[in-house]
Formats: sequence, C-alpha cells, structure tokens
Amino acid sequence: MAPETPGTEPQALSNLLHENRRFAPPADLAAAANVTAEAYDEAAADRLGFWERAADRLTWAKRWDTTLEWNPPFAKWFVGGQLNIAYNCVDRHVEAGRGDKVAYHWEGEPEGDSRTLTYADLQREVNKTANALQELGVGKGDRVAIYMPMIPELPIAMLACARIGAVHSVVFGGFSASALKSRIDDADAKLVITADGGYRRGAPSALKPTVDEAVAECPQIEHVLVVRRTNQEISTYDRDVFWADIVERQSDQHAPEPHDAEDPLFILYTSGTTGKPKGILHTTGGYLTQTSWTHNAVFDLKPETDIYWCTADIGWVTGHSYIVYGPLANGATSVIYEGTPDTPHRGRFWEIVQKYKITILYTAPTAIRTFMKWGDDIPAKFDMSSLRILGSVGEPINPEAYVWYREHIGAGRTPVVDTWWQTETGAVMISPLPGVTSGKPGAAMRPLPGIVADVVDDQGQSVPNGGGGYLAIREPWPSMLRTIWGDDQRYIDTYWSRFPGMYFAGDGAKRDEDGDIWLLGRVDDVMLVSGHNISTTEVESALVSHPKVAEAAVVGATDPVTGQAIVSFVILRGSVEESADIAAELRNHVAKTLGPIAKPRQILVVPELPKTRSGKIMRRLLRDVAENRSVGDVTTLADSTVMNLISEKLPSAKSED
Ligand code: 6R9
Repeated sequence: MAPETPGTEPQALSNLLHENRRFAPPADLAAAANVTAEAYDEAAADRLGFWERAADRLTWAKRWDTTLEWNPPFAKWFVGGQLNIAYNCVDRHVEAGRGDKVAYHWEGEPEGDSRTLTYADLQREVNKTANALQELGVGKGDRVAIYMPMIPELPIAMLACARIGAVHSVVFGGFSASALKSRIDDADAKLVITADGGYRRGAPSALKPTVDEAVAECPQIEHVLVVRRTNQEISTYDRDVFWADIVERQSDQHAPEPHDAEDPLFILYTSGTTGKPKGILHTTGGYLTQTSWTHNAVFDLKPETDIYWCTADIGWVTGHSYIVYGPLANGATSVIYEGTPDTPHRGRFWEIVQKYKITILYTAPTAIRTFMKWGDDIPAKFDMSSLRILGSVGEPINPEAYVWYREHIGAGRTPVVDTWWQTETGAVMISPLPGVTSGKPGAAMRPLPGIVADVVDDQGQSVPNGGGGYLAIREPWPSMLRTIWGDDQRYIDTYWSRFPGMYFAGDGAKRDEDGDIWLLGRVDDVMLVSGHNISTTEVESALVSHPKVAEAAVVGATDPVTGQAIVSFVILRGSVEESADIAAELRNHVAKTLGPIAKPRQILVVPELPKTRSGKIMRRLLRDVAENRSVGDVTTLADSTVMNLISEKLPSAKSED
C-alpha cells in the first residue's frame, strides 16, 4: 500500500496513543527501596561488573573465571564457576538459621485445603525426592518431563532435578497427549513426573490418563512417578511408581553436588505463533543471577516481611522464574494457589490476599481485565490493605486496566510494575523500579540496569523519541536462552537474523516523547491500514478506555479499499447492556482517541475471547472469523468452545458507514 501522504515513508509502527497520567513512587517505598537510581549509572558504566555483583548475591562452590564469553549469538556467563541451584534456593537459608521461615503457603482449590512448607520442610522434601530420582536411575544431564497440577510437589520435583543436575521440562498440565508426547520425544526424556489429577473449577481434573496415552508411544520413558492428589481412579502400569511409595522412604539428607554455571537447568517449550514448539534452553548460573536480582529489584522484596504471590501457572516461564527460582533464591515467603479465580466464587483471589496478607501481587492483564468485567464491587468486599506492590506480565497492559488495577486492587496507593520479558529472556528485561520510576499507565518504561534494549526501525537504527518500531536487545544478558534444544540453526534463524548482531524479540514497540518504552504486541499481529502500520495494542487500549468495555481484541482483515481494515471484538463490563448503537459509539470513541486512521470497520460484542492457557489473546483465530474463513488450529486454546460462541455472533457483524 502507498503511504497516505505522498512522499512520507510509513513508519515501522505508528505511535497514536498519548498518555499524560504519572504516578510517583510512594515516599516511604522510595526511601527504603532495595535498588535506587544509581543502579542505572553503575550498570551503564560497567555492565559486566554490575552483573558480577548480582552474581555475588548467590553462593558459589567455585567462583567463575570469566564473566562473559560472547561468540555471537552464543553466550556463556560466569564461565568456570560452579554452584548448586537447590542449595542456593533452599539449604543456604536453612544454614543461615531461617529454616522455620515459610517458603510456601499452598492453597488448594477446594476451600480449607492448604499446606505450609518452611525452608526446612522444603529441604527435607527436595532431598528425599533427589534421592528417589537417583534410585530411579536419573542422573546428571538426563531429561525429566514434569506434567503436574499446581501442588507443592511440582516445585519440589523441579528443585530435586536441579539438585542432581537433571534437566527438567515442565509441560503445562492442560496440554494434550500429543503435545506432551512431542515434548518428551524432542528432549528424549527418560522419566515423567505427574499426578492422578488436580482440582480445577471445583472438580478433580485428571492428568494421568493423558500421560498414559502419551507414554504408550514413548519407549524411552523408563518410569512414570505419580503423586496422589485427587485420589481419583486411574489405570496403573509396570512403569508407574507412586510418590508415596518411593519418595517417603528416602533419607532426607542429600549432598548438593556443584554444577557448572553453564550446565543446563531446564527446557521450556514455547509454541510461538506457528510450527513445531521450540525447546528454550536455560542454564544455571546466569539464569539464577538474573531471576534473583530482578525479583529483588522489581518487587522491592523484603524477605523478612513480604508475602509474595505470583498467580501464574508454574508450567509457564513466569512460574519457573517468579514462583520457584527467583523467590526461593531470595528466601521469600510465597503463596501458591492451585485453582481458578472464580472457584468457588469470583472473589477468591481477594480472599487469598486477605487471608495471607499478601504484600506483593504479580498477575496478568488478562486476569485484570476479567476482574474489571466482573465488577468493582467484588474486590471492594475484602481487606487488601496489606498490598504494597502490584505487578503485571504476559501482554501489554492497557492504560485503563493499569489504572483500574492500581485503584481497585491497590487502593490508589500501590505502584504498578509492568514487566516485559519472554520465555527466551528468562527474567524481566524492561520494567519500572517501584522505588525509583514515576509510573505511566501502559508503559513498561526503561530497560533494567544491565540490559541494553532498543526500539529500532526496519534497518535496525534506533528510532527517535516519539517513534515506533521493533524491540531489539543489543547486548547479551545473563538469563538469556542459550539455544533451542538440539537446533542451533533454528536459534540463529529465529532470533538473530532479522537484525544482524541484535536479538529480535518479535514484539513491536515505541519510544514515547519522554524516551520511555511501550510494548505494542507481536509484529505478526500489526495491521496495515492505508499504508499505516497500526498496532493491535493501541486500538485495544483505546477500546478499553471506554467506560463500557472490559476487554478488546482487534485484527486486520483484508479490505478492498484500505488493504486491511480493523475488526474489533469486545467484551462489555459486567453491568453494561448491549445497545443497538454500541458499535457506532465505540468506533467514534477510537477515532477520537487515536485519530480516524484507527477507526474500526466493525465491532462485534462477544462473551469471551480466544486465549492461550497463559492468557494471551489468539488473534490468529479472530482473523479467521473476521475474514470468514474456517477457524484454524485451536489446540492451544484454554477453552476450545470459545470460538463457537464468537462465530455465533458473526451474523450480527455488519460493516458500518
Ligand atoms: C513472560 C512471558 C512472551 C511474550 C512477549 C510479549 C508478551 C509479556 C509483556 C508482554 C507487553 C508486557 N509480553 N510481557 N507484552 N508487555 N509486560 O509472558 O513469556 O509466555 O514467552 O511470552 O508475551 O509479546 O514477547 P512468554
């Protein structure tokens, strides 16, 4: 498409949304903050020295010789160093006299079903499990697939693997047998750890039958280790071993062997937008350095007094880095919740905040928008005065959702930290620091100290303030992926070929007039309307800024006049009735907020949106609907019935104007 104004090149990505609200850090938080503004200068002056000091927060069995070996795009951090991750996450806290401190308050979905594990308890459980894994023939470098509900045995299993140097591959408890099988095969795992089932939406949900189906075609699997959680009926096979039979009789002593800083820690598969899942490989020393540093800095964690809750599933990278490794390395007290936010009622999250007096809450925009839809009156019923910091991760947070989160969950006083990162980056990369940054609704703000990120144009040149483009990372960072398991070439092609010498994350971004970074969604989703590249995020945020809208997803659909036209799917807030003129009202609202170029061609009011299990909107499927195609592959949808609900709405979709 030709640009609208002759002679002007279309920008890589338009910058349409402008935001003037600012929230300064609370004075008491700023005065006592773990990390202050000096950290940016220190890291800018000596980036490797900065990461060395971060690594010194860990306990090393042998100090490293070389901080970074960089043979682009292959990085090695803390080369020659040795450490044991389980020792760092568990034993050292017990040795320091903090064995009675709670590591995890676990809250099962059925009410009243809870468990508390201190660091001393965790040490005994991890040791017994490490001994059991060794009895089952698992050794250093072996791969272990973990397919479990959100129960304490999940982090225990991960830590037991880390302790003996086995490489875990956690597969989301909702994935199908074929997805599990392909991940077992790709990593050539020899053991699967699972459970009979877990509780979801008020009922036991089986896991073991899926494992049985997957493992039937995986001859390399020697054993399946099964935790009894729901006590539902399951089939058993010769290869099955029950956790209660083998783990419980082990010694609770186990010597933590030091592992090399670059020994593999885990593989985590990401499906990406298309194609075969990529086994993202993370290693030991750099990963723990950056997860623990960022958890301390971004959440201003005070291990003695904070109660921290990350609501993610451990099967997602957020759970690996910010339920298991980061918080435990820092000696934090965390909450783990097994179930869904609406079981048995829509105030369950806030009841948990009230019960445990949570001080730091880390959740996803999809959850926040759902709470907006359910209504302000629900959180208002609970005492959440303990909260002092709120975090967001997983998608761009719309400015209105940010403000709602701050107001209705944070009582208008808590900072909100919008943290951008990926499975591939291992840990947070771009985020405000709660005691330093004046927060801006919708912006991830600045790269953290020690991270060199940029917004670049098609040619890889930095865009000026006010410009849009691609998010790229210019220097290696400690918790970066080391490769795609078994496929170095795919690693090079996927991440390092778009812009020579830079890591390309696949996300669009802009740098606003103050130089702050905004994430604008996946570049695959960008819409090309009359020669303008328009981000889905900005149009969605404009829709969500209308008082009647709780959630929105937009896609570009082929259009004879404009190339692509914007088609919007919206969910209304709880109390709002769908009226005949709602579409016109919302289209005009977007045009007024962002300019006429962003005015949607169509608005469809829908009851739900298609999402992955980690809550990301799957726009690909909505594009199929918008272009009247049959809907594509729905296997990674959290709820496969959603697309039927949306398609039913289609006859009412008509082009306006
Ligand atoms: C941690 C995680 C990564 C993709 C990433 C981006 C999106 C995550 C975000 C965000 C805007 C944020 N994303 N956090 N977009 N603002 N704060 O989500 O990892 O599942 O690998 O997804 O998620 O598009 O590229 P992962």
